[in-house]
Amino acid sequence: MPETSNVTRRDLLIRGGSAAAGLAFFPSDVADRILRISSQEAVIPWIDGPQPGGQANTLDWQGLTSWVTPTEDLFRVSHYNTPEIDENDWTLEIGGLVNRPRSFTLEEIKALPKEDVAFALECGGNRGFPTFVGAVHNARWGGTSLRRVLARAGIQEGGIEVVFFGTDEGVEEIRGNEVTQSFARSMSVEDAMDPKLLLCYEVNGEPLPTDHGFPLRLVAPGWYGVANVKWLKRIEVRNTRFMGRFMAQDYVTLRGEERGGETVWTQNSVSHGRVNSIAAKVTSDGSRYRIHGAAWGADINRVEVRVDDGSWRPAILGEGRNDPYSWTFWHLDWDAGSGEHTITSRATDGEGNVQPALADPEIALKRTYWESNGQFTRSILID
Ligand SMILES: Nc1nc2c(c(=O)[nH]1)N[C@H]1C(S)=C(S)[C@@H](COP(=O)(O)O)O[C@H]1N2
Ligand SMILES: [Mo]
Repeated sequence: MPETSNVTRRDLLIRGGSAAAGLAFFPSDVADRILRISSQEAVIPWIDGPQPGGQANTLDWQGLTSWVTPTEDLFRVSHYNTPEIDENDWTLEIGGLVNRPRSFTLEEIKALPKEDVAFALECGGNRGFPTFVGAVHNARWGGTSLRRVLARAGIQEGGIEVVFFGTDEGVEEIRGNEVTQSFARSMSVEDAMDPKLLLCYEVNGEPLPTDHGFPLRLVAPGWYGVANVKWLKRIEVRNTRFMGRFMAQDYVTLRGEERGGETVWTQNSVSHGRVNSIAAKVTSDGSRYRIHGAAWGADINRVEVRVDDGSWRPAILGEGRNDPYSWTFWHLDWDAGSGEHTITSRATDGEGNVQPALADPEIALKRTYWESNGQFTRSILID
């Protein structure tokens, strides 16, 4: 779109509208850019649910404009203290059932081949409470392959789990014992050897901020936030299942599964992401309405939107649709009549998993607040 020097705001709005109407003719990358440039559009506030600024430090969906979450806007969840680490005093130890235990300085990690990944990291507790819906961010993480580091160390026969220990620690009472322990999470050797997992020292092209794990964190694309251990200090291969607080007490989902008239109760450690989406905002340029949203938690194949009790209509997928671990922006033009309306979205991933309705057993029989990926309905008033 040309630079506009001598056009009025009204002209711009009209041109913006007609440009949008003709977008079908552009490749969608170009369309995305035009939409952003021409989005001199007013946001119509939701009349229910969390309002901007409601929950400190989480995403304000109605203010969402940038596909990459700026580093200063990343939500943070830290269960213990926030360690201030001097990189000169820091090393990463690789130990346990490995043939060549060793430690790395930050220099040594940075000297390994660098990779990056765009990843929508969502806290496993996001959407678990009505006011907690913005614990997701989409950033570009830079670091080196965990698989390469583990392969060099050589995992011994009998090693079944890889445990990631952070530097942060807290006092826990465990069966009558008071112990000081580090934040820690584990995964199977097979999961840990997945080439997409990175040991990251950068976010959005800059060194990690203290809050997000300086100097090094695990980034596990496709996993819930809790797996992405910050302030790494030790990676250890073990021959038993690791049952620490964040594997086996917190971040445990209790769910009923119906099997032939019987309900089987299962408990699982929060791990891989689940397909999720939200309608972020509705905008208007004065004549037409557009519903904008995001979908994440899996490689997104389709997003559909339902207004009131109408039929599900396919949304247009935008930025991120070719990125397997990022969020995908989507939008749908809406011929809104005046009055109060509800808007619901549902995403489908590449394997055909559909984001469940709240009444589906997957959600209805879930008893803890983690992994809440049920469809989210918002209300709006159009005048
Ligand atoms: N060492 C350590 N790593 C951690 C945590 C923590 O408390 N300590 N919190 C986890 C949780 S529950 C989440 S949701 C993510 C949040 O990452 P962020 O704070 O960079 O957004 O970090 C994970 N990694
Ligand atoms: Mo979390």
